[in-house]
Amino acid sequence: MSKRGAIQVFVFGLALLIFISAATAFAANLEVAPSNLGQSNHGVSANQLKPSECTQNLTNIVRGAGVINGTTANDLIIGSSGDDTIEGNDGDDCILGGSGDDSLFGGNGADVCFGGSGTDVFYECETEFP
Ligand SMILES: [Ca+2]
Ligand SMILES: [Ca+2]
Repeated sequence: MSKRGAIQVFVFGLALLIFISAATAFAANLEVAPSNLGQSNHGVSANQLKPSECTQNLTNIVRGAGVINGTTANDLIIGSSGDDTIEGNDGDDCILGGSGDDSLFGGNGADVCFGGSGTDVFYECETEFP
């Protein structure tokens, strides 16, 4: 191989290496940052969550632990696993005490109360599920 041919091979090889490294760097830049594209959030209404025994139209969800107060609306009230005191207040409420020793106060309206496990006390609940 002539000196000129060797130089041509060297230059071609060098150009090829530059091209490959540039292409690799370009490909590395094409990586897309993680996104939440595959995730979606769906709201759940009180009527979708309520037990079938609660036939009233519920418009509000209240949850908590300890002393829990419903609103004047028709509430789905969800107690905790501990001992809760739940007051439905006005409206036709669906009250779930959950486990624990709960005191369930339906208040005004046609209220459905579920005691759950534990020793539960019911006041002003038109329908009771101990
Ligand atoms: Ca209420
Ligand atoms: Ca409870």
